[in-house]
Amino acid sequence: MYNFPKGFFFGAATSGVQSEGSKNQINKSIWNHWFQIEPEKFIDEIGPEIVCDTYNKFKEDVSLMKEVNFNSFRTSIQWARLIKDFETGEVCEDAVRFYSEYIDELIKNGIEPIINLYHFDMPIYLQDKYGGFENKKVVQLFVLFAQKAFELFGDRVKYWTTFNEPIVPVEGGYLYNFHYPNKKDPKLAVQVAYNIILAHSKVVNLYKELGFTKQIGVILNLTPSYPRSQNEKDLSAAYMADLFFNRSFLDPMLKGEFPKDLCEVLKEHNLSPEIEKTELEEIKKSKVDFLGVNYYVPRRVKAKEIKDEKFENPEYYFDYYINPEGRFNPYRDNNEIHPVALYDIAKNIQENYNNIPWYLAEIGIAMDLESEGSISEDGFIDDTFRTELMREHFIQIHKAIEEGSSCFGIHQWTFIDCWSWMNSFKRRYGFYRLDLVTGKRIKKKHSIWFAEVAKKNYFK
Ligand code: BGP
Repeated sequence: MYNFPKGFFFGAATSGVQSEGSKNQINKSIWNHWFQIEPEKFIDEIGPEIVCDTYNKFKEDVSLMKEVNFNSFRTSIQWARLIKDFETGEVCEDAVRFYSEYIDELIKNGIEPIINLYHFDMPIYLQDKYGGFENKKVVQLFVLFAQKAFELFGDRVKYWTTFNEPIVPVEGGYLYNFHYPNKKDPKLAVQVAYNIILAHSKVVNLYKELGFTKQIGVILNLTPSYPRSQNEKDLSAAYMADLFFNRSFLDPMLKGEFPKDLCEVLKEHNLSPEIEKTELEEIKKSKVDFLGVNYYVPRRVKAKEIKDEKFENPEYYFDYYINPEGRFNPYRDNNEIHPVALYDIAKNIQENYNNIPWYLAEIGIAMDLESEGSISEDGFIDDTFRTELMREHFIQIHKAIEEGSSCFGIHQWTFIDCWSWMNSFKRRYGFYRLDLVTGKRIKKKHSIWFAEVAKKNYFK
């Protein structure tokens, strides 16, 4: 029997852009803009205008959450929706009404909201005018946005997070070309990463300075790097991958300092960001109350075979390889399935990051419409494939908790199949299928298993 601690969070996560629909917004994000100029980059040319239409359907959706026995739920407040004038921080009244009613509806139904402030959604105005997080002016404007959110909803929201996967806009927008502004510029990437860390720290400090006493944290995608062998070169490849992709954000955000090795490597390649001493003090001072962790797939690395001429991205230091003994998800680009990674993540937090309270903020098993199939006779979509794998992941979390890890919850990605960046609706993750034609939500079988676990706080 796998028993979870009392009050353990069971729920799901989504984000503003991916669920709300942007038709009613005065301001738009980079996603609206990118879709407008290059719709062919998005699968089936589906953009973020309608998505789940949560803006109109949030009451109905909260009642669906109750059917799955959620006691908590994460979404984000869109900067481009809440703020009317980015320079002055003037808010949009309709957005205040919407978020306020949405948050109240969750609380009224016994669902604890976890509210995130940035989920890849730079307002296009700020990207165009200042270059988004390339510019420290935007750090300041993000703090202003956060302040408005705290003032408006801080009386009711007990869990805030500053960023979701802050490394992803850096990778996507400045290294690997999968987010707007689609640049490939390692120097700029480092500056953007640094500015985001600074923005995070300033917001955490502000929350406390304003006298709020609930919790504030950050959500990081921690992908353990496993070396091909114990050979020194493979080990060093894994060390570098971990340094760039995990510790780059973990260390400053949890320990208040940048890893020394990372600073040296960046200096060596002439990539160090512009830093002011007072900013480092701000980063040092900021203490998060909890951590959210997103996990999907492990990173398998080996020693670099052919040396790159110059540093273009972290793969300067390692190559990827496919685990010959791995299990793979045929419905998600053959991604490796490795539940033990969750145990390893938990151990890392426990041993190296002071066992800070953390929750699994995203775990998702992607399927597609074909593999989930159509509605079966009992009225459900049959996604038992998902349940079996999810169960294995839950067991690893349970094992870590038994060994003292302070994990306080599990959120599945996602609640209702949502729109996902360039993938649109190709990968389905939800407890409910979204019918793109009618907007109807159709229950999947996995939700029955999850509802039982959430209700009993254990599974067998
Ligand atoms: C995470 C993001 C989510 C979501 C999820 C699934 O990295 O935080 O926003 O997109 O991944 O991603 P995808 O649909 O691309 O498989």
